[in-house]
Amino acid sequence: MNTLIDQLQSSIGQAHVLTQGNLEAFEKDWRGRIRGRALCVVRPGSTAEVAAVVKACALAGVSIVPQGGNTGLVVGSIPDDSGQQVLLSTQRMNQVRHIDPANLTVTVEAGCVLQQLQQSCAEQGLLYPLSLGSEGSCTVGGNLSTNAGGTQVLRYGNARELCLGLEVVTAQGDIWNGLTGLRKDNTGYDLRDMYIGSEGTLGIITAATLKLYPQPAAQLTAWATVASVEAAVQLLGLAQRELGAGLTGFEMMGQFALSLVDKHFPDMQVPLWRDNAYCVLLENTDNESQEHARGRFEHVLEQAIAHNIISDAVVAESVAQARKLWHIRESITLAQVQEGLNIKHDISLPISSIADFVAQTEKTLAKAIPGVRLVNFGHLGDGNLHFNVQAPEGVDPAVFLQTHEDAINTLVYDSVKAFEGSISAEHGVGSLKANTLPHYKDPVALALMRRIKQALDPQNLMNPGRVLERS
Ligand code: FAD
Ligand code: 2HG
Ligand code: ZN
Repeated sequence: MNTLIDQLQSSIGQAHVLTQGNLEAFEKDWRGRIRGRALCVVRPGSTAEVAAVVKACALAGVSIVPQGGNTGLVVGSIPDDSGQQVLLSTQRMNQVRHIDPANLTVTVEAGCVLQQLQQSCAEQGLLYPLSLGSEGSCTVGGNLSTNAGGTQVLRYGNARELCLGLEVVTAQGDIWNGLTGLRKDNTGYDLRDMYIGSEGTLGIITAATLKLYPQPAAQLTAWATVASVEAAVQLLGLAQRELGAGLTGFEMMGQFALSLVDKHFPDMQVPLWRDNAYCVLLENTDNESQEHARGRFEHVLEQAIAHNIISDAVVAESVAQARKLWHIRESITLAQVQEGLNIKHDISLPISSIADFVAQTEKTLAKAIPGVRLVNFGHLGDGNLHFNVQAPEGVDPAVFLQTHEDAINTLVYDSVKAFEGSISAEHGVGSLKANTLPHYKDPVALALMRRIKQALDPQNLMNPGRVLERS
C-alpha cells in the first residue's frame, strides 16, 4: 500500500494526501451514526489530478469513495471500515470557471459549495435555483451525484433538470469532456443523465455546466395553517391553478415536527403551530413587481380561507421575515438531531395518494409501536415527504433503533410500495438503503443497473456497495 500512497503523493503533492491526524470529519457520516476508516484522504486540485488518482488506484485495485461536503443522509460519502479505501475529497476543486449570461449558464467545479455558486451568480443578477438546507456545505458534485431536490423543485426541477453538461473522470481514469451548454443535443445515449444520481458509483464528476435564470423581480413567502393533509393538497391545487409557474415552493410541516423546532430553538418563534395539525410554507415569485405578486398571493390566500381550506395565514412583510420562516422549516432536521437518533424515510408518492398514505401508515405505525412519534414534513409540491420516526418520549433512542428500525422501515416502505411511491425521493440510496432497494425496485431495472455498473466499472472500484449492494 505504501507504493500507492507514494504514487498519490507524487501525483498531487504530499500535503494533499492525508494519512494521519484527525480524519474524523471525512470518515464520519453527517448524522454521526457511522464512522469508517480510510487508507488515506486525497484532495486533488484539478481534473488532471483526479484522473491521476483514479489511474493509480485502478492499477493497485484499490477502491475510491468520492466526497463533496459530506452532508449526504444515506451513508454514501464515507469509507467503509476496512481501512483500505481511498477517500477522494473535491474540496480544493471549488472554482466557478465561467458564467455565460447570454446563454444563461455557469460552468463550475464539482467541489464548489452550493451557496458560493448561488452568490457568484446573484452578483451578476442571475439565479441558480437549487436550494437545500445544507447549501452552506454541500457541493455541486454532491448535488449532481445524488440528484438533489430541495425547496425549489416545483418550479425549476431537481439537480438533473438544472444540468446541461458534465466533465467526468471515468473509472479507468479517462477524462470525458461533456461540458456543453446546449439545450438540444440528440447525439446518442445521454451519458450526463447516467452519471447524475449515480452517487459516485460510475465515475467522478469534476465539473458541470448548469442552467441559470434571471433573478425574479419579486418573491413572497406565506405561512398558512391547515387541519389535514387533504387540506394541504387542496391548497396546493388552488395555488398551482392561480399562480402557475409563479408558485416556486410548497412545503408542509406537521405539528410535531414544528414542536421540536420550538422546543430546541425557542428563539425562532415558530408561528401558529400549537393549534394546527399542519402548517404550510408557500413561495410565490413574480417577474412584474412586489405589489403585483402580493395582490395575486393574497387573493389565493383569501380564496383558501373562504373555502375553509386554510384557517389562518401570514405573508412575510420583508425579505428578512421570509428568511426567518424558511429558516424554521430548514431547522427541522437539526431539531430532530437535538431530540436524538431517529429513522428517516425520504419518500415520494403520487400527490393524489398522499393524504391516504399518511392516514393509513400513521395508524398502522401507532398500532405496531405505541407512543412512536412521527416527524412528518417535506416538499409536498413534489409529492416528497420526510416521514421520519422518533422514539417514544422517555425511550432511549439507540435502544429504540436497535429494536425497531428494521420493522419500522419494512412497515413504511411496504406502505409506500402499496401506494406506488418510491423509497428514495431525493437523498439517494447510499449504503443505508442498498440492501433494501432490491425489495422495492423493479427487478429488470435493477438488472440493467448492474449491467451498466459492470460495463463502466468492471473492477468495482467506484464507491462499491453504494446504490447496488455488494455481491
Ligand atoms: P456528499 O455527502 O459528500 O456525497 C453524496 C454522494 O455523492 C456520495 O455518494 C458521494 O460519494 C457522491 N459524490 C460527492 N461528490 C461527488 C463527485 N464529485 N463525483 C461523484 N460522486 C460524488 N438533500 C436534498 O436532496 N434535498 C434537501 O432538501 C436536503 N436538505 C438537507 C438538509 C440538511 C440539514 C442536510 C444535512 C442534508 C440535506 N440534504 C438534502 C442531503 C444532502 O445535503 C444532499 O444529498 C447533497 O446533494 C449532498 O452534497 P454533498 O456535497 O454534501 O455530497
Ligand atoms: C429537508 O427537506 C431535507 O429538510 C432533510 O431533505 C430531511 O431531515 C430530513 O429527513
Ligand atoms: Zn428534503
